[in-house]
Amino acid sequence: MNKAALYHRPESEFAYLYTKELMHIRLRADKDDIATVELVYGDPYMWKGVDNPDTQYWESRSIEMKKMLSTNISDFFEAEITVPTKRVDYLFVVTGVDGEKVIYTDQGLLDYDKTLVTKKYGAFRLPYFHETDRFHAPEWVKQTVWYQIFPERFANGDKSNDPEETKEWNPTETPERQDFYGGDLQGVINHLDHLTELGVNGIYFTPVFQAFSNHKYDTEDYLDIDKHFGDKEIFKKLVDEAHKRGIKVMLDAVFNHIGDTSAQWQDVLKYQQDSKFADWFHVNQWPATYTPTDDFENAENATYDTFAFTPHMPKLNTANPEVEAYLLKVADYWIREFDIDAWRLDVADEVDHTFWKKFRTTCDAAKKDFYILGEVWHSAQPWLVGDEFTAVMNYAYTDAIKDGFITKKISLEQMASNINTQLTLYRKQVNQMMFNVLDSHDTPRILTVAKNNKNLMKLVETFTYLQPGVPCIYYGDEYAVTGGMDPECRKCMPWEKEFQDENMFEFFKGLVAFRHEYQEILSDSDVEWKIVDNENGIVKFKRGDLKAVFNIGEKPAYFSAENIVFSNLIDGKNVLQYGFVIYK
Ligand code: ARE
Ligand code: CA
Repeated sequence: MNKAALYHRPESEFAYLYTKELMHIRLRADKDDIATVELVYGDPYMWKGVDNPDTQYWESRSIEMKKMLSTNISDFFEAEITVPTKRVDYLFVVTGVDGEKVIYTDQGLLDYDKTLVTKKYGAFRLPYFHETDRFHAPEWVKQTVWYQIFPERFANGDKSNDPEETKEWNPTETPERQDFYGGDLQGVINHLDHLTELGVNGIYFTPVFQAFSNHKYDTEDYLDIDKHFGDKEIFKKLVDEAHKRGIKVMLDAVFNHIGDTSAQWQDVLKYQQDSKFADWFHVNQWPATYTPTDDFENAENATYDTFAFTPHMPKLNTANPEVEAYLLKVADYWIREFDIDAWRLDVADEVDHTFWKKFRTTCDAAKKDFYILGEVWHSAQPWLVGDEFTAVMNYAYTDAIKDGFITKKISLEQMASNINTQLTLYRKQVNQMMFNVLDSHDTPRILTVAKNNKNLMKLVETFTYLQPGVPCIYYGDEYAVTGGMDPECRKCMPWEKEFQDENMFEFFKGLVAFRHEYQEILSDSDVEWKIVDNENGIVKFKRGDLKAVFNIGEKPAYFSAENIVFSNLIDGKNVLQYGFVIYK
């Protein structure tokens, strides 16, 4: 047995409260190395035969742990337990496929000896099941299919607020970086029925506050709606209309940096270190300045910290109590005054944890079951302990699917391993909250990544809707809009029939309905995989009593014996589409 590979960590994603009473425990081991893991657990104070120290023993129970997920190097065993007295000691009795038997404890690993168990030698511990410490996952998020709107390009509902040189609305045109097409909030209100028809019940808006650019990530005023998008009255109407349709609203909080047209930064440029906002930023050398390069977006020589090398996005000093108070007031304001349901946090991984902990407290005080979604493109355990974010934009997951099914940079086995690795990083209730995107305003559109292969796009979309975590449709994907890296992925939404792919719309409508119908299973059931044929890309998948066979071979053998065998019926109909079979 590879004893060094055994790993467990108390009070982490390896041992946590899943519900008020239920505790999940995980153990990591070397792949295919372990025959059984017996979890021995019980109340730490439950001793029997206490009158005789020699014969007294710990009253415990034991359960065999189930091998839940495997990566290419590890197996993860899991068990769900409860203890009526809400406190537990536990240890692992591990038997290798080679027959070797050991005890794995908080004090390390020992050769098996029965008395070590009855004496509870060095047990791991969860001292008390505190509900307030448990990771809280708002139930409504699990039932949500999101829709991402880039307001400048979704719909122009009011030409009177169009900026200078607004271009003709043209869904076939590839936008330039500085273009304006006049999209606004009235345009969103005018098309809420489109979202209702699609079946989505959450909108993620990229920034809507006053800012200079067409993307609004260079905030000028956090407390006002951008004048080209409308005003607070229209935004209030939009939220009310969305809520009437059962659609939640998530805004984009850009707190890592502000725009250089903001009053705060303008004051620094004017008064430099005498400005009352001097300490709102990270100025490394006065005067705060930069030398423009040919690409105004980037200048490596700014004397102050910025987002990336973007001088018109000076980084905020969120450790400054004044900045903290100002941003927390902003966060609170849009929740209390406009009843939004969630914040998406821009460049979340570059803002300090201290600030985010206070941000979480502020949001929770303002609205129950509030959803906080961090933009973190890599593993995000530090932010997902329960006192900061609820989830992150699951790009790590997206890359695995794109690289396994589409670009084929990695084998299907590696894809399965990468997806399972992600699932083992977080508590189960966090996995259910993850925001599963296949594309966004920051990436090429998935149809373009799939080289316009609509079947392949449908297949990876379907695969995504079978996963734990909540899916998000990037505006226009439902009409098979294409587009490369930003700004090409931000074309105008096609509202004329001639530019809309009705078949793709019907596909998404069916997929969203499928997700809503089977949401319980797709959120809560365990993930089970089988790569049946790596060559032809046949993947078998099981979620609860839902099974699917994905077949992405170049010459898709949709009707292979395998599929026919699996193509049982769902409510009497054989759901066989786009190279995969979903059946009960
Ligand atoms: C401009 C250029 C881009 C260039 C970028 C950075 O258009 O081609 O990559 O500058 O130099 C907003 C606008 C962008 C604009 C940017 C700067 O929407 O069009 O981009 O401002 O003016 C990383 C960050 C992630 C960030 C992306 C852009 O980790 O937080 O870069 N995403 C957020 C928003 C953006 C927004 C900003 C930040 C700024 O969602 O829309 O950009 O507020 C890898 C890395 C990631 C990297 C990702 C994308 O996967 O792992 O860390 O994300 O690529 O580049
Ligand atoms: Ca407009």
